[in-house]
Amino acid sequence: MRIAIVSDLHLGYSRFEGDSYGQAEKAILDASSRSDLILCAGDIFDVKIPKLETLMRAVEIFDKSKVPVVAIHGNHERRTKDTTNPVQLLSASTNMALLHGKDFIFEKDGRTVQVFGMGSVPEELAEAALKSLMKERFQPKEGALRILMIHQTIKELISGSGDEELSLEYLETLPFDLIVDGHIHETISRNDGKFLIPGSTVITQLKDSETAPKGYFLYDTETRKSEFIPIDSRRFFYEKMKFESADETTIRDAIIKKIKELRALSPDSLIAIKIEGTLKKGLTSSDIQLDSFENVFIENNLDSQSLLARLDKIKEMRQNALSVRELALKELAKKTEGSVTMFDSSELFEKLVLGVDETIAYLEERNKKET
Ligand SMILES: [Mn+2]
Repeated sequence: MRIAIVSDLHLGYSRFEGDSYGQAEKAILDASSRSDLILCAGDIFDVKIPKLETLMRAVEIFDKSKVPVVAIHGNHERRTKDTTNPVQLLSASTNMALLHGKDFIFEKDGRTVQVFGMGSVPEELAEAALKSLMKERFQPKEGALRILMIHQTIKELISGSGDEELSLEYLETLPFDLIVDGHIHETISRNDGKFLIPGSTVITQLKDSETAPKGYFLYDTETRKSEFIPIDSRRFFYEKMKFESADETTIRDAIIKKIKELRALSPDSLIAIKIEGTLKKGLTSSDIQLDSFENVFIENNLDSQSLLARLDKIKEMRQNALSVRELALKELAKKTEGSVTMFDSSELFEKLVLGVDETIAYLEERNKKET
């Protein structure tokens, strides 16, 4: 038996709405033609309350599947208790089983698969929720290939994760043959292929990690191996360009040249360009005005080094200025202590800082008091 694993379709994603429908449809159609069952690991929709056009497209796409679809909701679809989320609506209108704390048994050619699903829960509750749902509602089925489907962050996979997220280490202790996760938009296979994240079918973040091909996993229950099947999707380039003592024309020309090169490789590609480095003396990053190009996203980090260096210098000068002042005051107080009564050392210092006239006026005032 072959199982397709798809995730994070983000239907209706506003920046690349056409891609979200087109690429999801390709993934579902392709998966349906090659598999016996499709698993969909959450974030089918981009928002909790999609527009009717998006819901209609979703129904049309999933209606085309010739095989059953088993889904969970993702964090983008999660709503409060006693409300309806869009995946519930989709499952009520199509051949889709929606799991949250329950299982789905599927049999074909003498092979049985048991899928247990938990829709997205807040990260800090994930382990406790999974434990309690499994305790109350999961009965491992004898002889079945057991699959867990979730939509959570994984501690070991996302740098900067806290301590509360689910860990691969914990998931490995659970009685499943395969764990399928959504949420992370990158394609990942771990633990000898026993832990799979297909990644999103549409680009949602203009990051380096999104330049890899989009697609889905095809899992063979007999060999227990999976294969990543790329779908025909819009190409995404992420380029870094570094300049040195550059002016506006140099930068503009280099960017135009780069865009031409990339568009020659793929005419309708999305392009993100991060520009960094230094500018010609007297220019600052905000002096550089760049043209806008369709589907080109430019991140201007020019001169950020020298800006940071300047800020550091100012900070340092401030700190030093403060310590010189304190040092001088201390020194003056020390030298005059007990021997001079005509002025207060810190007061005199303040007057000296203000100017000669202020100092003389202060001393004259003190002199009057003394006599
Ligand atoms: Mn997502």
